Amino acid sequence: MTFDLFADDAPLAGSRTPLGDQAVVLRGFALPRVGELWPLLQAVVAQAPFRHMLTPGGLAMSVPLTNCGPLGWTSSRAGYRYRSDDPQTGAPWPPMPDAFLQLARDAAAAAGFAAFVPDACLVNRYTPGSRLTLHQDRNERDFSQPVVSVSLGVPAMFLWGGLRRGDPTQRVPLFHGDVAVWGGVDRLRYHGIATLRAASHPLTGSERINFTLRKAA
Ligand code: MD3
Ligand code: FE
Repeated sequence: MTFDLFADDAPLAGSRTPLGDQAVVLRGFALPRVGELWPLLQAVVAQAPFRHMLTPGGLAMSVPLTNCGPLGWTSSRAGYRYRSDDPQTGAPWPPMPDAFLQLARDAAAAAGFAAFVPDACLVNRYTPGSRLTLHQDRNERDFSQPVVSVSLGVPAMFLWGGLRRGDPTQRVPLFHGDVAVWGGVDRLRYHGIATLRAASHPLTGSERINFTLRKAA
């Protein structure tokens, strides 16, 4: 299966997929901005390359990640935490591009969260076979702040659970250009990404890139 940059993979563009009272997927919301976002993302990755961090249990995470912005999410044997420096180099994370801030603010507003100003951007890279097991995002200080997630490249199946790990999960496809926003009562939902299937996208090849904008501090 192949995907066109702005057309074939965007049959839902402009629509909304509600997932909860305060969680929604804005279909194709980032599409008009991808031409601007992609080179900015490449510049971030050139400064702070993707790397497999260690879990607290000492295993390499299967999804390599990097960050930009004042704070970056990290994992190590010492646990999960946001830090202002790249542990690999000691240098600050690359600055958050203004276009990321603007996208986050606009998407949050479209989902009912006014005046969202993220201070952290976590970038995940998926290749065929990669998956992200069910988890909660709870390393941020203020759970009243939403998370804005941008999907690029090959589609993935998002797993959307409840407030307890054992709650049933819904499967929701995420496509190139989709932006998801979660906050309020849905902020601590368990979620994950099912094993990525092989596919090809003209922008990313076999990969899926997801970046999430958060207010960590
Ligand atoms: C629902 N990333 O980085 S983004 C993560 O596609 C993460 O890479 C996935 O889960 C990815 O932590 C899913 C969608 C997402 C992000 C944060 C959430 C969904 C969320 C926080 C609370 C509830
Ligand atoms: Fe998450």
